[in-house]
This record gives sequence, C-alpha cells and structure tokens, in this order.
Amino acid sequence: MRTTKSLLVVLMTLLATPLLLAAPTVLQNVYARQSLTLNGSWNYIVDPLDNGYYNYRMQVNHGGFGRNQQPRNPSELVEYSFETAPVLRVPGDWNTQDDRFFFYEGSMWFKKDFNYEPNQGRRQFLYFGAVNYLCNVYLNGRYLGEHVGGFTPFSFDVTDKLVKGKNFVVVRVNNARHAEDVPTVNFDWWNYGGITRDVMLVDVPTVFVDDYSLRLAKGAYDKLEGSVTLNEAKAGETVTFSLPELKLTTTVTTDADGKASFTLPVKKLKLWSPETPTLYDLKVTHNGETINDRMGFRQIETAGKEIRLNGQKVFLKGISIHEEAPFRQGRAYTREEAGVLLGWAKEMGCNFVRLAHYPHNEHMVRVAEEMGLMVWSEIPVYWTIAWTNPATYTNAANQLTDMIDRDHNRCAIVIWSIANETPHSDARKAFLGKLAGLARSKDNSRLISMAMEVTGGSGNVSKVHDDMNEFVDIVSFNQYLGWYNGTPDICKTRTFDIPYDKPVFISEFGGGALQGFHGDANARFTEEYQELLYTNTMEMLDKIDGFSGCSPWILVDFHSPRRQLPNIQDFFNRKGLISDRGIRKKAFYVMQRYYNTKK
Ligand code: GCB
Repeated sequence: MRTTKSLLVVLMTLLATPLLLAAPTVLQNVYARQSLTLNGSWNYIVDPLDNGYYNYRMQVNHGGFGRNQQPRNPSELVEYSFETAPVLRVPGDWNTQDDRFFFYEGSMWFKKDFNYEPNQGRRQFLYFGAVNYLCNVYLNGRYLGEHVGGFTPFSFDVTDKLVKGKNFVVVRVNNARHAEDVPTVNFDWWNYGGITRDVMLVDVPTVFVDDYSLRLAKGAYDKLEGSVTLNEAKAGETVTFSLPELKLTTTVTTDADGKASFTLPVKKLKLWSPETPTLYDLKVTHNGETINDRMGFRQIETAGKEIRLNGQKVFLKGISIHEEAPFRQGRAYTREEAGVLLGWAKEMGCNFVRLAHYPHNEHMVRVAEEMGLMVWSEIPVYWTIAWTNPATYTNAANQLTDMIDRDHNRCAIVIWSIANETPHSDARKAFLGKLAGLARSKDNSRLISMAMEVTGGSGNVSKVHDDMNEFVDIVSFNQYLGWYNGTPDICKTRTFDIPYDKPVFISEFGGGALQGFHGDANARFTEEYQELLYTNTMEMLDKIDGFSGCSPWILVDFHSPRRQLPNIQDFFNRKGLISDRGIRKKAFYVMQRYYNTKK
C-alpha cells in the first residue's frame, strides 16, 4: 500500500513537472519574418484550482485541458469544453477585459483554432511575444513545453506537429506570485495575467538566420562590425548584408558553428541621435529569406562624470514609463499605444525614457528609436529577490539574455539595467555582480546600470554608497525626498555624498497627485504639492556634481494593488505627470520647462 502510494506521488510529480522548455531560439526581428498571426479571440476557461492541470493529467490519456478533449458520444463524461467557452482577446490581459478577473491571480486556459497549409522544406515556430507569468503550451493535444517569465519572447519548433487543415493550440497561463520568482511576490504594479503580447506562427527556411547584428565598431565612426548566427551549426552557408542607401553590401560564409562575423568600412554615415534619429534600411538575405530591418548607428560611452553620445556630452532628459495602455489602462501591446506614450514623453521635452521595470514590448523600443528617444531597458529584479537561490539566478539570467537577444540591434537602447532598489547584502552583490558580467559579455556596446538607493546620511547630507558601483557605468539611484521623506522643503538644503567618478543619474523621484485636485502646496495629493516637489527637486538635483540626467517617476498614473486610498488612489499609483485619462498635471509643465531650457 505504502509503495503504491509513493509510486503515485512520484508519478504525480513527474506528470506535473513539465520536462520540455521553449526552444532557445532568438528569431531576431520576428516581425520581418513570414508569419501567420494567431491574435484574436481565444476561448478561455478560468481554473482557480488548477483542475485542468493536475486532475485531468491523472487520467489515462493525460495532458489535462491541453488535450481539448471532446466527448466521443453522448454518454461520455467530459467536464469542460473550450468549444462552448467564452472568449477573451489575445493579446490582452484578463484583468481589464472582464471585471470578475480584475484581481484574479491563478490559472486560466486559452484555446485557438487555426488552419495551416503545409509548406514543405520550411520550419515553423509557434512564437509568443510574452505571457505573464508561467505557461504550458500544447499543440493539437501534444505538450510543447513551458516558459517562465512574463515579459520576454519565446517560441517552440512545431514543424513536425502541425497538420494539414485544422490545428489547435492550448495554453495554460498562471500568474500566481512566488517568493523565489523574478519578480518576487511584492511589487508596485498590476500583476496582469494572460497572453499579453502577439502570438504568431513563424515560417522560416529549414536552415535560417536566427540572429544577426550590425553596429559601429567600438570607438570607431568609419567601421561597422556585424555577425550572423544560423539556427544550426552548418558551415558554408552564405549570408548577404546590404545597406542600399549607403551602397554597402557584403556576403559572408558561415563557419562550422553556423556563425560568421565581419567588419565593413563606412563613409559619410549619418549618426543616430535624438535630434536626427537616422535609420538605414538593412537587408539580410539567406536561403531565399530576406529580413528587412531599420538600423541606426551611434556610440554611447562615459568619460569621468560625463555621458557621451557620439562623442558629445549628453544630458538624459528622461521619464519613467510603465507598459500600461494610455486611456484604457491594462497592459499596452500595440504600436499605436507606444506612439501615444512616447509622444507624451516627446511633448515633455524628453530625449530619453526609462522603460520600467521589465522589458517592454518590441513596438515601444522601435517607436522610441524612430522618434529619437534613448532607452533604458530593465529586467524585473526588483526589491527582495531570493539572492541565494540558484534557480532564481538562472531565471533572472534568462530574462536578461532574452531581453538583450531581442533588442541588441536597437541603437536607441543605451542602458541595460539589471535591477531596481535592491537591499544590500553579500548575496545580492554576488548575484548582481554575476548578472552585470553576463550583460557585459553579451553586449559591450552599451552602458550597464541599475536603480540603486540612498544609503543613509546625516544632517542635510544623503549618502549614496553602494558596492555595486564597481559593476556599473553610471551611478543611478532613486530618491523620494519630499514624498516618503519629509515635505518638498527638505530639498532646499539637501546635498548628496556620492564618492564615485562616474555620471550620476536620478532614476526616480516624485510624489502623488490626483489630477484636478487643487489646494495648498502643503496638502498631499494636490497638483500644487506635486508641482512644488518637482520645482524643489530639480533645483536640488542641479547642484549634484556629475548630474547627467533623470527619469522622474512617472509619465502616467498606473494601476497598483498597493495604492488603496479611497477617492484618491483607488488602486492607482498617482505619481503620474499625466492622469490615467491622459490629462497633464501641473508638474508636467515643470519638467517641460526644465527640459526645454536645459543644455
Ligand atoms: C519606487 C519603485 C517604483 C514605485 C515607486 C513608488 O521606488 O521603484 O516601482 O512605484 O517607488 O511609487 O513608490
């Protein structure tokens, strides 16, 4: 009896543990590939007890709801049905599509039917832009694998699993929070669940260009360097890079690892900058596939306390942004939404945006690049991560890798950020030091930073002493003087002790205001309080030696379960300079004036 029971436990564990993972494919510039969109209406089943995962898995033909089982005759008992289930929009979070799911954290199943005509001699991938947080994916009832992490893309090679005619894909999405995850259980944004970015079936040649890069060689303005990686370690494949406007073409041949790299002299290149965000057409051709991209070229570096773009000192006129849709709230995912958010940043006079606190969708980065906004891109290593857990490190490292893999060709990105406001300890240093090393080994053409914190002080002096300094190019920190610490007057006399010969960037400051709520500048949550706080803060920051930019918190009010004050917050973090209805608050104009006059 005991043996049977323990066997059962082992069996249950095995069945519950997904053994396959999403294929480690980059599919660089996926939107330029041949594809079939699977966006649209998906049938869903809400499953708070995870019945479809655990109980149905125990049936003889396990696979849970992933099998999309249908009764074969009227006497057969099947207690679920996607066919008659209601639908939700994909991409889209479930929280803002139906009031019943606003606070929901747990499992939800999605199913989509699609038609497929076999394309011989090609390879197909099922691609997801992002699913928050964990998912298990099934195609035609067969398990493909799992993916962990809510803000990065992944795909499965489904070449051998597609059938002619009708196919169906089922996804179990689970957005439950866990202490060992990245992010951990506590964070100040809405935990939107669902298939939150585009889903598509991508069609590529059997041997295809998985990744490529092209950028200015480090420190040079007359030499490009490029690389290509095939999906297979196949030698002798030729890949052509061409930049028609520059009349440049080069053909390279892959080595035994399926890779090639090259340099290319270049003349009269117009550099990318916020003032002239020049982008050139790039065509990467291989094996009948041409991938079209738009590429910008620039250098970003630091010298002492200066940040330099294309060799010139630059001040980062920034704003922090959450990936929350303007006007309708909910997770943003379209190019149009990116255009509205970034348009507001431009209107404020920005040349820089901090995309907090996780990798935003690809449209955000591309639209920023087109508009001339430099970008800070971050992973959700936020607050109290489980520093000593190796699985937590692997998870963070995977998210960092996937962020860099997706966006390393985006010249707009000037900073990779590896963390936000993390409490000091030796374990944190070991974890973040390793992560910074990984970021540098993957990409040495950008700056590395993280949002640090004020670390104490005395009298009128705030200290920023952080042993992470050795790993970063820019000393960035968040500070909330005048909001969490005193009232706006405190800024009048405050100075900072920052003992590093590096540029200083204030990655957050701010305070809440309910748009339309007016009163005395001493009264919390009035627009006047926020306005005074911004005025005093900018005067204070301007005195910092090496002050090289800031990204105030935050462009737009955003949903957060931590913000519960009735009639003021109502589950919105009100630190936006623009309300959730798109109306500018008084402090918006303080920043606009500052940026318009700042050299
Ligand atoms: C912070 C966090 C940010 C919060 C903000 C706040 O320091 O980095 O995620 O939303 O403060 O409003 O308290």
